[in-house]
Amino acid sequence: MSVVGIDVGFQNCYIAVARSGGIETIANEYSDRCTPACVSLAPKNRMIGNAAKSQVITNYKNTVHGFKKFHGRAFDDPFVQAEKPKLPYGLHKLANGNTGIKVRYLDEDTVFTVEQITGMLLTKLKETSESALKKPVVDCVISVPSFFTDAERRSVFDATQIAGLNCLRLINDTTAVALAYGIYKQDLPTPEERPRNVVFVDMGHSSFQVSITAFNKGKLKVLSTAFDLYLGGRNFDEALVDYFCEEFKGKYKLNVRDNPRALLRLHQECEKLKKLMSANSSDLPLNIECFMNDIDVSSRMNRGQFEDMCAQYLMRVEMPLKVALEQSKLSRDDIYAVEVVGGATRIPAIKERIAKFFCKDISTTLNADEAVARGCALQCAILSPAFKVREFSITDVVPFPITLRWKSPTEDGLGECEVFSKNHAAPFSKVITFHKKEPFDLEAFYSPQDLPYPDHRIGYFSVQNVVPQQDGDSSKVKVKVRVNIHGIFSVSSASLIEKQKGEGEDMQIESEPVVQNENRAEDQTRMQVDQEGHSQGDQQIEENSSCSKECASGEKLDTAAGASKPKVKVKSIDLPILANNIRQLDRDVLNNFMEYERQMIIQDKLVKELNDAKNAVEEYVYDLRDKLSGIYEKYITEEESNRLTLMLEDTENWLYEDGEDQPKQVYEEKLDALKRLGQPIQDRHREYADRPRAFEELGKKL
Ligand code: ATP
Ligand code: K
Ligand code: MG
Repeated sequence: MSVVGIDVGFQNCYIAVARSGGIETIANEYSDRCTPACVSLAPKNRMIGNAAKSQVITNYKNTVHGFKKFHGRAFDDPFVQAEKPKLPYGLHKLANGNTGIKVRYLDEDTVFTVEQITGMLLTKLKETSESALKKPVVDCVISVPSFFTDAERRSVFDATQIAGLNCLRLINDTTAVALAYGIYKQDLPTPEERPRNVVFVDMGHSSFQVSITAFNKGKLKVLSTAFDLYLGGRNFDEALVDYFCEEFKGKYKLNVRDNPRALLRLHQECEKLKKLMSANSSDLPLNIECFMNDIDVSSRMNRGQFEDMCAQYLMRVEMPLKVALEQSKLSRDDIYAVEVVGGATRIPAIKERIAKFFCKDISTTLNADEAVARGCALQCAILSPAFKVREFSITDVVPFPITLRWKSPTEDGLGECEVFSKNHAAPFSKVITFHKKEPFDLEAFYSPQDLPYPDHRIGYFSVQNVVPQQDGDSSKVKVKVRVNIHGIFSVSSASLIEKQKGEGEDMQIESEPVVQNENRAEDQTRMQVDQEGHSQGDQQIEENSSCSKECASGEKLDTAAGASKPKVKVKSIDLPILANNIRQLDRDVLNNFMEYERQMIIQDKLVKELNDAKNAVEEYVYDLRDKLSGIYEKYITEEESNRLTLMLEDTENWLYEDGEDQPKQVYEEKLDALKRLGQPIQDRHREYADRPRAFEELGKKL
């Protein structure tokens, strides 16, 4: 069983794993602990991560980055529409209205869903984990922004399945950070004492998240979360890009925006400059050689100018801090520390604003880049039965209020009720009791006034097979709704409570209590939540499951209070729930994508083996040539050397001409042929080299 945590960032991904010594972040094959969230499609294969990033400019139309926010978003979503003109690759409206990504792959125009693209990235991260752990990786915990909605979470979850991962939890970024902060702290207050309240701030490339979390020994409870969905490091890059585009228009008469390659280069250089300005307040140069139309460009910038230019973004730092504090119902004095992570918090002006708001020096005790991944790995270790780790309970929150609306086809009675308020504890289950004579529909959605997205849909859940009681009365139907461990909402089960013959004559259905234990038992088994069969493990729910909720509505709506034992014997019949319009891939589509991903993995492997075989020939040519004029020189005749050198030259030319594109076997044969010529010389060299030693050893014996 693997214990792996993955921070899938908008720009940067990190992996942490549990090994005997504890949690550690691991490096990829480039010895880089950061893997860029980048996928590049090519005529023969795909490149993912660092290899893809090096294609950003050369293969810009088919190199996909900055896609994380397309999860669960419709193509027509204003955010997607605003991004579209800024992207070097194409977007495409999918049949279901979602955002597709259009590229050329294997010499064909191909549209991938964002789940597939993230699936590719996860495949790479899975492989990196596997080579570090030297065993297959399946189980993992993956981070998502705390503001991700149901649709976004389901979409990321689908991506994990495409990559063949078993995601034990989608955990909120700031909650992962809180776990990484709290689990090793020896001095947390006992459960009876007042908790230690810590603010976590994460500004990455694309967004800004804040959480306030209360710690006691062995547990953390998120009190509030707040965010600016669209404030991140990239805004600061874009401000610089805008500025230099304008400047170069005047200074060099260049229309940078008309040239995608130049624009991408400018972006990269501006990001570098931005990072330099974090460490240096003096005037810094920006030089790009051969930038566009063979023109070298240069300019200068300093931190003061930069801050002025970014005033509109810096202004936005305060609001989420304020909202988080208000919603936590704490005052500044209750805050023990303000912990800051995420790359963009390295900008001094951002740090200053955070410190100023809380009237406190900010702490950077956590690794700003790796804390999220480490928290994910810790959560994975906690959830994994194979790993011993300190017990630590996590209570997260629902980011946006969720409302349920119901109606029956013929019965009148339309009602709605907010089932989860903002910052309601999660994961969490609730039982709602309806009195119905026929099947009915439940519609779940985010309360529009509170959602910073245009699309409020969560899904429709039809409670089926509802029939009246034998006496014609309404039946009591208990419906369980839940936000599970991933933060995904569902109507997870429903049952019809039937009066038993002979006993129920004077039974008051309304007063029949809900049995708590039944509720618990259900929680521990796999729910057949989604018709697609997505399984969602849920370990945390039991302790939260007995809750009550008052609903003001015309409909009779009881809730699970679950204290006393049932007094009347009743029979409970499970009712099927048909989920539809859930913002998640259909099972057969998902299966196809999983299969497609496996094929692409095989294809990449074949191409890699082919390239390795070809490179081996090239390397041998260079190596032997070096040695012929070096260490082998003494052991071959000039004539022999000339003949071999000529052969090597021929092979080299062949590699660039006829040998450019050959089957693997051809390269292997070529290498063998070269080795047959090179080996005797190598042997002769070794023999001579060994000879003095052989004499020495002989001398010792004598
Ligand atoms: P998100 O959290 O939005 O999904 P991410 O996790 O990929 O994105 P991070 O890796 O936390 O983002 O941060 C990347 C951002 O931080 C980039 O905009 C990068 O330019 C910026 N950044 C990194 N180092 C510095 C620095 N020294 N000064 C300023 N900005 C920096
Ligand atoms: K990251
Ligand atoms: Mg991040």
